Amino acid sequence: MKPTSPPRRHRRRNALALILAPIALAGCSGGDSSGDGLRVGFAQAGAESAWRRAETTSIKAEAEKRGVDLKFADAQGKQENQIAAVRDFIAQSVDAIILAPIVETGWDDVLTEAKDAGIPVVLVDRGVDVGDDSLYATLIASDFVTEGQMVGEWLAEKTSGNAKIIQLEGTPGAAPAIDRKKGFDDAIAAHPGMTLLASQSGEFNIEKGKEVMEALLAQHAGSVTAVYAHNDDMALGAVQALEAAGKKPGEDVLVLSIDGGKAALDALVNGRINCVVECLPLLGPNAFDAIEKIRSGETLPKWQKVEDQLFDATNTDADFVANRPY
Ligand code: GZL
Repeated sequence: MKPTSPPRRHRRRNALALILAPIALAGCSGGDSSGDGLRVGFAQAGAESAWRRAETTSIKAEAEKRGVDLKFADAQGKQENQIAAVRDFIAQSVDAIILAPIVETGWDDVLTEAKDAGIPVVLVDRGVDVGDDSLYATLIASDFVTEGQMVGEWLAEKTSGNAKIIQLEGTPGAAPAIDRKKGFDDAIAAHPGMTLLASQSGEFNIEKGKEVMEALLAQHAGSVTAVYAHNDDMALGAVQALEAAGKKPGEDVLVLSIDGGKAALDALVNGRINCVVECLPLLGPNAFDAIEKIRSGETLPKWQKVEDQLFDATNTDADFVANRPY
């Protein structure tokens, strides 16, 4: 079920949500090879997950394809590094900036500096909470509230509204962590028999996800019936923790995830994960299409929403996974 309203940060205005067909994000783009000397700065959040690395690959490959001179900065999970990278791009007078903001807040000053320098900013995959949304040209991202709701509704149906749940949250303060939690918690609130035993951050990575799941299993092994991870990497970490505790992931404890990478879908096919909501990382073509449109004077919708789909045993097999683009 899709929410009637976009995520919180867009509620201040009726942003036109442009539905992008997933296939369009997977590679068909209007770009050509003539980057006409375009210089673009890409301030990436880090390399914490397979999803993040797939996004980086998509943007770098699209820059190469279009002959764009891409300046890349990996913030290694630190907002201060990302802000410094944006300032460096401004100092280099790049033609545009692509930003995947680690967290929602703390961007007003540096985005004002970019605006004052006349450099458009395209947000990819995560939004920002700023006082003036003219500080960025557009956000190309999934609807994380919907993703969380899709997982919660799937679990409610699968369990007839009865589950004792461990939730592994993403990076504190990150838009996907905030909104995937909101969507899921809202969905299960409709079912008194669905209760959260614990909800803790695993930082979107496999090691931390396993570590947190091990600690929570020590407290809840006797009651937990499902684990909901905000991304595949933490879900795979939880699978390892469950197996180490002598439990069968996907059977003794249901495992649910978001992202849709090959490793998680392989685990789904072999029954160790039960439900994966896709969150497309292949945003390169649309990011550079957006930059081209901005440079031609077009005003873009504040949010270009990427449609997501849900995978489970009814619609996923080994052949399907083998042909996935990431
Ligand atoms: C979602 C993205 C999230 C992924 C994680 O757009 O920001 O960050 O779901 C990644 O895998 O670490």
